[in-house]
Amino acid sequence: MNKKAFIFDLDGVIVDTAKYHFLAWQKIASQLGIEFTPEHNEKLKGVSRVRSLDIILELGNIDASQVEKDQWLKQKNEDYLSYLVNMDYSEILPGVMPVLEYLKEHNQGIALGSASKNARPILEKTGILRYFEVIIDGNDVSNAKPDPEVFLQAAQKLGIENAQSFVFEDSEAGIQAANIAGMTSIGIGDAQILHEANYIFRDFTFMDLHFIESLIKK
Ligand code: B16
Ligand code: MG
Repeated sequence: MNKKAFIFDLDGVIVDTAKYHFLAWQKIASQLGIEFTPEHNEKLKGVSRVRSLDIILELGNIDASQVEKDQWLKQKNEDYLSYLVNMDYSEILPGVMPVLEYLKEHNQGIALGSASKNARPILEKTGILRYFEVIIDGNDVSNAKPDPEVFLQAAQKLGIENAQSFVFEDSEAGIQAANIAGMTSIGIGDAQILHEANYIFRDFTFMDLHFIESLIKK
C-alpha cells in the first residue's frame, strides 16, 4: 500500500490562531513599552511560547528575572485561551477540510506537528481531532522548530520513513525543520517568507487535490 505521512502544523495552517497569539503578545509588549508589529510577529510563528517571550524582550532590550518571565508567560497564555473560548468548526481555514477528507479516504497517515501546548483543545473545539492518527505538540518535544524533533517524532509514530513524509507549514522555522528532517516541505502562505519550501501555496484553496494525489503516488 502507498501509505505516506502527511504532517500538519496547526497555527496558520489549519486555523488562524496566529492572530490571537499576536493580540496576546501585543498586550504584554505594550505593558512593557515595547513596539511589537505584525512584522515582528512573523518571527514568533512556529516558535515556542518561552522563546517567543525572549524574542520580545530582546526587541525591547529588557532584562527580566525568571519570576517576571513566568508571570508574563502565564498572563499571555490566559489571554490567548480567552480568545479560544468561542472557537468552532467555522475557524478551520478554507480548503483544509477537503484535503483532510481526501487523505482519510485514501488511508494516508495524518499527523499533527505543532509547537503549541494548546493543540489538543483546539482540535477538539474545531471538531477535527478524529482525523489525526498521531498528535505531536509542544508538550511532547524538548527542541523547538527549526529543530526537526516534532516532525521526526510524528513520522516515527506513524511508522513512515522521513523521505515518505510531507509537512504543511506556515512558518520559516517549520519549513527549515521539515527540510532538516529530510521530508518534503509544503509552505502555506507568503512565497517570500517561505522560499526555502519544496512547494508553496498561498493557502489550501490554491492546492488542487490532484497535487495531493501526486504526492501519494510519488
Ligand atoms: P502555545 P504551530 C505555534 O504553533 C505558534 O505558531 C507559535 O506562534 C506559538 O508561540 C507556539 O505554537 C506555542 O503555542 O503558546 O499555544 O503553546 O504553528 O507550531 O502550530
Ligand atoms: Mg504555524
